[in-house]
Amino acid sequence: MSFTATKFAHPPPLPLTSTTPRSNDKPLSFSFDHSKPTNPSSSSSCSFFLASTRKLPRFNSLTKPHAQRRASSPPAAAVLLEQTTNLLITKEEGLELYKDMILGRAFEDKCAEMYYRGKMFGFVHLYNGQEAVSTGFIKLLKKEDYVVSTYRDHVHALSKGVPSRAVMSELFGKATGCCRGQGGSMHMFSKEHNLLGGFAFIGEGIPVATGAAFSSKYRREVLNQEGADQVTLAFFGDGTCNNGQFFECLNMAALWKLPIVFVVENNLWAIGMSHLRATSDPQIWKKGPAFGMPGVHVDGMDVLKVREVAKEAIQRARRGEGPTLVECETYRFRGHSLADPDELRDPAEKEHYAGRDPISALKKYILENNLATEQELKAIEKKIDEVLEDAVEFADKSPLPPRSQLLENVFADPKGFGIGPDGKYRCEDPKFTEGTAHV
Ligand SMILES: Cc1ncc(C[n+]2csc(CCOP(=O)(O)OP(=O)(O)O)c2C)c(N)n1
Ligand SMILES: [Mg+2]
Repeated sequence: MSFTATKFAHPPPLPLTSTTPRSNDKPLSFSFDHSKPTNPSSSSSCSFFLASTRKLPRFNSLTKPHAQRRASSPPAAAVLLEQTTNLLITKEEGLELYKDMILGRAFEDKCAEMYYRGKMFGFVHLYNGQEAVSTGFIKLLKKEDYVVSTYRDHVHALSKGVPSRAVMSELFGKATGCCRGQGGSMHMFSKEHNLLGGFAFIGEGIPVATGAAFSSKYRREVLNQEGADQVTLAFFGDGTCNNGQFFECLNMAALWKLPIVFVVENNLWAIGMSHLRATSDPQIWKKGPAFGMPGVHVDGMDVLKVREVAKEAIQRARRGEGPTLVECETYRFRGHSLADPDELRDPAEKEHYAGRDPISALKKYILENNLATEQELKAIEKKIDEVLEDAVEFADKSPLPPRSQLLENVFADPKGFGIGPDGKYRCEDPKFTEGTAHV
C-alpha cells in the first residue's frame, strides 16, 4: 500500500514554486503499512506506545493496548520509514552522541544545583530524559540549519553548538550570556548558531520556524541563492499540538513544501495534564498525513532510532521534498519546572521510563558493540564535568548587564521611551526601578 495525498480540485496559486512540483502532486517517498511495520522503531514501539500508566475509564479506547486499538481503528495514512537493516554507527558517531547526551544531562543537573543555590531566577524547565531527541536530531544538522525551541531549550542550544559558558551565563542573567543576560532560561538565542529561540508561549515558535523554512526556500527559489538549502527543526511538546498555530503551520508547510521537520517531544504530560486526557486522538503523528506530509512515530528514548528517522526527514527536507512530522515518544525525568513538586505523575510510570534511560541505553549499545571502552566513556564524562565547572565559574564571575541595557531591544526607537532628551537612559534614574520615575 502506498500513500498518495488527495489532490486539491483547484490548487491555489503558489507564488514561489511555479516551476517545482507541489507536495501533493506525487506520492510521498515513504512507504507505509499498518499491518506489517517495517521500521524497527515502529515495530518495537507497539509495546510501549503511549505507555502512560494512567487509566482513564471514561475513555475506554485509550485504555486498550495499542496493538488492539490499531487493529480496530480505520487505516490512517501512517507513514513508516523504509527498513534500515543496519543501525550501526561508527565509533566517532557513537562517541559524539554520547558526549552530547552526557553534556545535556550533566548541564541540567548542574543547572538544578545552581537554581537551588539561588544563582538563577524565574522558571527553569529541565530536559532530563529527553536527550535522545535533541542529540538524535540536532547532531545531524549543518551550522547554517535553524533550530527553534521552547522554554525547555538549554539542551537544544548546547546540541546546536552554543557554548556551555554562554548558556550558563544566560541562566545566571549575566552580560556574557548568549542573550547578554536579557533572555534567561526560556529565551536562549544565538544568531551565530542559527538558534532562533527559546519561546515561553507554547506554540509560539512553530510559526517562527515555518517562517525560517519559508525564507530558505524563498532565497533558494526566488533569489536564486544556491547555498540556501537550510533545514529548520521545530521542537515542541505534546500539549502544544492542541494549539491552533500547530495546525496552521502544518498546512502552510505542506502547501508550500517547506524544508522543515516538526519534532514533537511527546513526554506524555503538559505540566500536570496527561496527554491521554487532553487529546482526542493521542497519536500525534497521524496529523502529518492529514495535512499531506509524512507522520512518523519513533521511540524517543532510543537515540539511534531517533537518528535514523531524523536522517531521512532532514534529507527529505533538504532534497526539497517538503516537511515531515515526527512524534518522538519520550519522558521528562523531573517535574515540569524546578518549581514543580511533581506529585501528579504515577510513580510506576516514572519508574517505567527511568528504566529506559536513553543514556544508559546508548552506553550499553556502545559497550556491547565494542565501539568504545568503559574508560573512554568515563573520560568523556570527566571532561564534561570540567567543562561545566568552568561554565559555572565563568558565569559566576561575569558582570551583570549594565542598567542601560534594560530597554535595549524593547523599542524600535529607544529615544521615544528609554532615552530622555538629555541623552541619558531613563533607567539610569534611581527612581526608575521604584516605579516613580517620570517616563
Ligand atoms: C500560549 C500558552 N498557553 C499556556 C501556557 C502555559 N503552559 C506552559 S507549559 C505548558 C504545557 C506545555 O506542554 P507540552 O507542550 O507538552 O511541553 P512540555 O512542557 O511537556 O515540554 C502550558 C500550557 C503557555 N506557556 N503559553
Ligand atoms: Mg509534554
